Amino acid sequence: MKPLRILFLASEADPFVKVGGLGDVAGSLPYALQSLGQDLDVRLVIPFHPSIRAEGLTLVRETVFTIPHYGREVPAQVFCTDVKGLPVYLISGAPVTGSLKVYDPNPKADGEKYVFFSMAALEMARRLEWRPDVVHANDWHTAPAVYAVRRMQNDPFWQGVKTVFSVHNLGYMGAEAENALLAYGLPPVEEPLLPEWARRQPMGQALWAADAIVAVSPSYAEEIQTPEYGYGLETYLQAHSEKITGIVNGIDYSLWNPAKDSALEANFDVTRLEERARNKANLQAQFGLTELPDAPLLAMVTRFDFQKGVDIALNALRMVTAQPWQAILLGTGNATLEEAARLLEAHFHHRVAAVIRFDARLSRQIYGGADILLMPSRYEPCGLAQMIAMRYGAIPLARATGGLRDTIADGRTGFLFTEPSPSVMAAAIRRAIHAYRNRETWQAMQRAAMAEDFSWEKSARQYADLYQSL
Ligand code: NHF
Repeated sequence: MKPLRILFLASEADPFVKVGGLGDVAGSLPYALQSLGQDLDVRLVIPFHPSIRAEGLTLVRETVFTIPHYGREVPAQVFCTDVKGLPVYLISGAPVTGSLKVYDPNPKADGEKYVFFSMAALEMARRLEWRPDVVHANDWHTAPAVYAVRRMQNDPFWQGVKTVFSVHNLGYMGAEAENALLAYGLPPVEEPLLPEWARRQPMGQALWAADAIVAVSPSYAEEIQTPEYGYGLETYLQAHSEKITGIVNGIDYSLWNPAKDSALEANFDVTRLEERARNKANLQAQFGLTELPDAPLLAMVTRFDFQKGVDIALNALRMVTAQPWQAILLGTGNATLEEAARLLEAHFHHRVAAVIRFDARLSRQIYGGADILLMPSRYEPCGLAQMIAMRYGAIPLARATGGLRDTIADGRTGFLFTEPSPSVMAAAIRRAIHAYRNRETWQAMQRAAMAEDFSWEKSARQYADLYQSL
């Protein structure tokens, strides 16, 4: 039997370029699929973003062609490289090179870039005479490819090709891509169950066109079918729930390993938990926090965004100041939230450090040294930080939503709370601090958290089964 061919499209993929969780997923799932030992031929396609450094990559120029855009033709170039045996294609062209950021602050330019990229990725497959069995797209940026494949079912090359569309975040739909869609030949879908506006957007079109929709956790798969999380698309999604599944993401265990992580002051594993104390002391010294034996070190490593509930956490912390805790807040994003974090630091000097920057190394030190990771997300399709934290023996305290609910066992591997309000979160923090004071309880939780298996293999198998079923 010839291997099943999967064309995997994403806007970002580690180690080429990573902005958020999607970069982690696209940077590890294709490899995990490839290493399943099943007969899969996976090829990853991403835009050749200006931030991707060509030095150090062995690039082969594969093909050049043009993509029709209204009356004119937009040239596209395809380069190929190989990472750990996985072919990776990088697509270049004016809409990609024209914007310095992976996600352009101008949403119209972003629309042009990603519709172009999606169309070029498909045309590439044709030029290379590599007919995929499944096109797997991720989020709105590559959604146009799903819709285009559906529209080309009369074309002998695309006839019978199936599509999988993974939803990592339904909240971002590519609202400003409408003109680009029209320019590249993708008209609104005619689907009465979708709101009128969604018929003209990449997200709505791909949900309609996809043979299978994957939400990045089982809970999120249910949530997107409700008015609270469905953003107006829930009616359509409810009516087509048979094509929706939830598959939780994994993390790359070779990249996230506290026994080998060179960012850590002290490496450790589940049998040497006491080593974490040195990592904690290192963090306290770095940020001028007093060493207090009884105080758990709470941490946030996040985009400063309302989705992530940063405001909820900041307010909750103010409600529990009578308790002995310290906190490190790492991240950047919304200016109001950044300011609120700085203000908390100003009010609670020697207790709170607001570190307003992107710092991958420090994030590792936090996972390896903090006691509790706070994730009060208003919604969280999957969440990766809680899985990394658990692998590093930091106990997550999170809102019971999406993937957080699916990966954290309340009272055993972490703490969950339901209502997204500061007082409810404050109650959960009190509960966690109480547990922290009992050394045995705490170590039992750490061991249970570290024993969970969040490696990609299980999830990759679920994706492989889904491809096969299509
Ligand atoms: O983990 C990758 C990530 C998720 O919850 C995360 C999110 C965006 O919001 O699937 O995508």
